[in-house]
Amino acid sequence: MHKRILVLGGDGFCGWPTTLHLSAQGHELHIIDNMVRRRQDEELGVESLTPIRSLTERIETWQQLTGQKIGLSTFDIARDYNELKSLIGSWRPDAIVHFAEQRSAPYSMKSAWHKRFTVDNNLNATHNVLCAIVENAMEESCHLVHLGTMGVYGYKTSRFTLPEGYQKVRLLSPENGEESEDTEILYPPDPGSIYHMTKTQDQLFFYYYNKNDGLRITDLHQGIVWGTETEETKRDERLINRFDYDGDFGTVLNRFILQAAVGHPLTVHGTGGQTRAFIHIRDTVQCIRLAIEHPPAPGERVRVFNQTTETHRVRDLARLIHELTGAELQFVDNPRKEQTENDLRVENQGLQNLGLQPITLSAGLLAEVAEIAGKYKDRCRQSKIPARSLWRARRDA
Ligand code: NAD
Ligand code: USQ
Repeated sequence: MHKRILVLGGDGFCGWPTTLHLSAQGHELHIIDNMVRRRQDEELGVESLTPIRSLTERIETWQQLTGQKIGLSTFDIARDYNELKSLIGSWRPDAIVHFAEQRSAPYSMKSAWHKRFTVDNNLNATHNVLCAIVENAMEESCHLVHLGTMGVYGYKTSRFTLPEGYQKVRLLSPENGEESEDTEILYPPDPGSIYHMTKTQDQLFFYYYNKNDGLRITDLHQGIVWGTETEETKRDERLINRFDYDGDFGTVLNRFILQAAVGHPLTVHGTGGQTRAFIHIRDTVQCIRLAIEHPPAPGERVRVFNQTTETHRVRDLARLIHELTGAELQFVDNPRKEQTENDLRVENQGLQNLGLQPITLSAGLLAEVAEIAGKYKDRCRQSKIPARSLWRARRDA
């Protein structure tokens, strides 16, 4: 069924390919983005490895190729509440996909300013969206799909499988040992950065607005996204997606692939014993489409899916890239405060039950990303590769 879909953060790494994918399915799309991510690149003195075009050129190109229009508004959803409220009220989307948050853990830890910016931006953005849906009396008609993170669960070594959002618990009376009925609570949050903390707080906003106002919400706890191109972004170079490789916004697997392409050693933090959840960008866009096609029923609690297809240990990924390319591993001091080794088991049946057929890591897919990294490697500024944001300031200087 044709839907009106508002994409918040539609110029970003996940938002742009998702917008194109949904438009290709025949839906009507409108983007809101304040371009803060492009300004962050300027602040950090870096650019996407791939030559991304301006958002207006991207949209015009898509229209030339497909005849499909994509609407655009450029304002800050964390600050310009009245604009957000009136756009939602007049355009009346069936679904809102919310990507518009500061998403880098290292960026969120760079300084007090960056911590405060991340909290102000992310919490106000999410709360403004929720509030605007209620003020427009669209609690039942509008489905909010939010991009959360696997990091809300934390990365403690555990023999147990992380559930999709909720944990069954029983309370125990200290007086007589009597046990309560089974009840389900949000899995205890355990954020590992200020950025991840904002996502754990988003969960409480969702819980509250769902309970109090009956909002229909899907929260997608996404793992680390890798890859860059999707079926739609590959159609024309002017549609190319961003590829971050710098020490703040680059994520581990894409960084390793780029590092191999430019002859930089693979920067493994600590022992590389951290195990993380991953998903390819082509699966990201499928998952969001599936979430939109299957909204929660009115009155249903917040629906949570773990949007991830596989888990890998960082040093195993580095070794894999080494085997494929010969790149050397460099074990560097870990700038983050995180466990040196952890295991990770994740329940991820929810999206597969809706029809996702996961793409998992393969030499062919890695080669495809490596080809893009190789094609644009002259745009890489190697001085921007090291991760310099420290989780705890070293005060002994
Ligand atoms: P991104 O930084 O590339 O895109 C975010 C977009 O939102 C940018 O275009 C930015 O300009 C915009 N934006 C931010 N704050 C805004 C505001 N206040 N008003 C208007 N626009 C604003 O990030 P991404 O990698 O596309 O991630 C999108 C979402 O997915 C984030 O919420 C992130 O937490 C989540 N996520 C990303 C990954 C990943 O590996 N990239 C993994 C898990 C979850
Ligand atoms: N790491 C290295 N070397 C590097 C870069 C990272 O060893 O050069 C390690 C980090 O120390 C960490 C792991 O790799 O243990 C993952 O780091 P990352 O930067 O790839 O990913 P992360 O900071 O967790 O954040 C990314 C996205 C974020 C999203 C999150 C999903 O930027 O938006 O929420 O992945 S998750 O990891 O599941 O929380």
